[in-house]
Amino acid sequence: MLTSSAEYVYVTESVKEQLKKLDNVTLHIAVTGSTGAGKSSFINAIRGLQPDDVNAAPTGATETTMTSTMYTYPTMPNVKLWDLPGTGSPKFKAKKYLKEVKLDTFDFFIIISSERFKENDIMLAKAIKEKKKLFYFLRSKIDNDIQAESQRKDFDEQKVLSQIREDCQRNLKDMDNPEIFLISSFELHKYDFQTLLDTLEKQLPAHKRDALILSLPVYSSKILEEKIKLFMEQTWSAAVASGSIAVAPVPGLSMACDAAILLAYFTKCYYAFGLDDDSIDKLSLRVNNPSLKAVRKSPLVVAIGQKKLSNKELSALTSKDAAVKFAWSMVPVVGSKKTAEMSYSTTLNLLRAGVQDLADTAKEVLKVAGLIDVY
Ligand SMILES: Nc1nc2c(ncn2[C@@H]2O[C@H](COP(=O)(O)OP(=O)(O)OP(=O)(O)O)[C@@H](O)[C@H]2O)c(=O)[nH]1
Ligand SMILES: [Mg+2]
Repeated sequence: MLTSSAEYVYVTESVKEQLKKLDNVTLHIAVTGSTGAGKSSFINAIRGLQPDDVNAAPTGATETTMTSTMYTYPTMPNVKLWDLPGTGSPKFKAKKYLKEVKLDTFDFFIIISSERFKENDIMLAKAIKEKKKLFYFLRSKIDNDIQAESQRKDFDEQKVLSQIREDCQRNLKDMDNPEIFLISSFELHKYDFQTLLDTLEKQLPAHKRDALILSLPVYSSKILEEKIKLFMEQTWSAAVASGSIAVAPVPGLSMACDAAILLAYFTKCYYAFGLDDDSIDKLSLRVNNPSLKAVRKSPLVVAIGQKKLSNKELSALTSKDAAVKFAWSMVPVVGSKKTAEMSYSTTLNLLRAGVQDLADTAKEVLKVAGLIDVY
């Protein structure tokens, strides 16, 4: 049986562990395909960047990626996207290419084509498969196809999408009917991008999947829901683990240190939910609504943005629930007897109240941005 202080220590230790795990996980994604297929644009899109943003991968009709270039996410620097050289050369040799780009470095490959997949794409996929690595075929620029077809009188979007999918499948029949994801880098929330994520979620190890979900921009309510679920599950796993593993209480545990851990956790959440100035500015531009920043009224959100939180402030901010507020007001002294009495469920409540507060604000932002109807 754990004493309440041991449980309390475990919860904050567990949160610290979760943060460490997230920061230490590495995920290397390789993006390849022929010249002009939309590789760099896809990389920009899933980093939430526009082509002319600082740090965006260069794109356009004349820019050609000749060497491998690595891009990271500002808030998840261990998730790396690799813009690989084009595969378009007539003398293309898949095995040599994979050796040159260092195949073993990558967790999975994205092979992009803006038309039917080429012989080189197929050779490459076969060589990746031989090495037992994951790969996914993306048919890009679907918005262009839809735009072109929409001029027709008998236009039916679903029919157009099925036709493109079937055409690609015929084209890839040598590959045992792989799944093909139809995407537009200009409209990630449409078409198959979410299906691609769902597939990745099933096929990647859990910690890599979590890192990917956290790193993606909040481009739809679905991705926001996934992020919220992930943070909520983490607070639960802290609860479950603490019931089964005994941890010796740390004498003189510093509450300031614990508040710092909680603040670090909430800050991770804040960025993952797209509540930082940079993400809000980008969303404002995208939906042409300059008033999104003002939606972030929650004192917790404001305080995280200003990065100045004392224990007391943190307690006042996160506790919608009076019991939580009371518990935090009891711990002004480092290592006091009362600190040791603070119950494990209280810490969890505090954690969950904070995540919930951030989640509610993020939902409100999406609502005002017109990206969701009801929440
Ligand atoms: N409409 C539309 N255009 C796209 C999309 N993705 C890329 N493009 C355009 O296609 C052109 C080539 O895109 P890039 O992302 O530079 O292609 P790339 O594969 O990186 O090209 P290289 O580096 O030269 O091999 C650019 O003009 C992009 O704006 C998309 O999803 N929709
Ligand atoms: Mg490029």
